[in-house]
Amino acid sequence: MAHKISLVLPNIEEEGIFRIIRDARRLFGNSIEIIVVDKSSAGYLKRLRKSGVTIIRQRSTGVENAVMEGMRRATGDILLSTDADDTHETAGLVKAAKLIGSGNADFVMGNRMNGIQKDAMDKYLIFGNKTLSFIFSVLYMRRVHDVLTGLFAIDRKAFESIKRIRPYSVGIGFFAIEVAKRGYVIKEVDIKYYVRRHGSSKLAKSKLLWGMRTAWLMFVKRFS
Ligand SMILES: Nc1nc2c(ncn2[C@@H]2O[C@H](COP(=O)(O)OP(=O)(O)OP(=O)(O)O)[C@@H](O)[C@H]2O)c(=O)[nH]1
Ligand SMILES: [Mg+2]
Repeated sequence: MAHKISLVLPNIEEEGIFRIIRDARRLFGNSIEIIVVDKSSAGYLKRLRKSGVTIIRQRSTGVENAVMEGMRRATGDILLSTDADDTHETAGLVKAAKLIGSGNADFVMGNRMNGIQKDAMDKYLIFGNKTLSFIFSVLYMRRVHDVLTGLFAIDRKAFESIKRIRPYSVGIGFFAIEVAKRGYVIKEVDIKYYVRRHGSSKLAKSKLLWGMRTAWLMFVKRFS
């Protein structure tokens, strides 16, 4: 691929990140820029440093801020991000980057809904995600099936238009909302979603409350 690629990984002590870094270099070549926006302990950080990635220590809170800070630092023409817990199929980043590179999309989301592996996502989370995706689709007039995905790609030009916005807490939905508001083309690629093998969730304790807040913010941002 002729484009320069940057990959941003939001990370709190994820063991899965080491495999993602290896896979990303295999898939895109060693010239890929990998930026980890990190909130881990000193011991873990020592191990991460050995992998040769760029590390930003995050002082703000939240995964949206982490991804935003990493992308502001990134120098690629195509910017990628995925959760660092190795649950999202890393090869999906290639499909997403190709779609951006072809000029047919400005923002590509990894849709997990057709590739959920056994026990990878609770039934009520699937329901919640489908509901929020439907709400997003109606409000922003673009069909999206997995608005809570952790894997996406964005074109440099689209990113430049939103990079000064202060992220609000709706996960990757923040990026989807802001690019949709500016009329950019959003597409999806199907990816597999695997069981989390190490550690536990770093996001909100109550996913129900978080989901309700997300729906509310999607609504508010649509009309602001
Ligand atoms: N830098 C940074 N990373 C974060 C923060 N919150 C979550 N993450 C990372 O963001 C990604 C998504 O968080 P997860 O804990 O996997 O959230 P989740 O997928 O809803 O939860 P699980 O289903 O249990 O995996 C992971 O790579 C986390 O390590 C944060 O505040 N700062
Ligand atoms: Mg996860």
